[in-house]
Amino acid sequence: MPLFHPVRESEVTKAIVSSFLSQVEEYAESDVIIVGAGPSGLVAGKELAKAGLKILLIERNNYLGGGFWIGGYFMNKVTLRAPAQEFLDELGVPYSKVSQGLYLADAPHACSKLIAAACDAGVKVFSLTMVEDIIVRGDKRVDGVVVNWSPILHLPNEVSALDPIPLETKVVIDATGHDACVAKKLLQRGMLKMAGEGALWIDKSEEAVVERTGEVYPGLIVTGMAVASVYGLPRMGPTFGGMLLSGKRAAEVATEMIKKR
Ligand code: 48F
Repeated sequence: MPLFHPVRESEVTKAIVSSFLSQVEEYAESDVIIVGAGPSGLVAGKELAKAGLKILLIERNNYLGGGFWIGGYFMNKVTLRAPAQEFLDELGVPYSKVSQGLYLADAPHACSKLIAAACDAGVKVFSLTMVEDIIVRGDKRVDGVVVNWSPILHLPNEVSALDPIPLETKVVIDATGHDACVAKKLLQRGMLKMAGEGALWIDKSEEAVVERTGEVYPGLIVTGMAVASVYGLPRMGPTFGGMLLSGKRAAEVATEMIKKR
């Protein structure tokens, strides 16, 4: 008697292909597309999916988590300033108090729990997928994104002229971190001004990033470090409370935008 149930190899292939393709078809239209699965994008996704919205998270890497796996200088401990430790309480991540208002957690534990919470809430993920452009029609609003497999960046020139596919949505959230890849598509066309990220200043930056998180162009919200890149705010380095609170704020703004449509 074998330990595992016997299956045909073709059954395995068909299961993967049909499930994946039907997901692509289902998510060709969604309520919110979040670009970038770092801490801000994951929190935004978790909150929005929990509220029952249809959320697609697009990540160019094979793994989710962005910069949240590492606290800084390849050291896998993350710091958060009060009140952001409340996210760790909610996720069930153990942490220690370093000093008044400063907390420390193991990055792998915090990051994996946040990813799991987003998936549990119902977020669907297109990984190894990069956003290479946006949809903007006559209404001068971001109505979706244009995606392709990110590995095509590594193909030789003669085979890389491969067309992407468009995905429609009600709201796009740029959570691509320092690069602010989605906002940059507007910048390149003279539709948005971007100041570029400022020098590091922890006290100032986290507050400012949360405060400025919001709609930067009709249909497009910026969250996380993308906010600093758009508005010229200081960076904060290896502390993550601002990213988590910014993701939550982005979810609130997206909910309001969807209600008004
Ligand atoms: O950089 P990232 O973690 O963004 P974040 O949520 O958090 C920033 C912090 O990690 C840290 C910091 C503050 O403490 O300074 O850096 O703002 O995650 C951004 C994610 O977006 C993906 C990228 O691979 C990463 O996982 N990404 C970037 N460009 C694209 C993209 C793109 N064009 N298409 C799809 N994913």
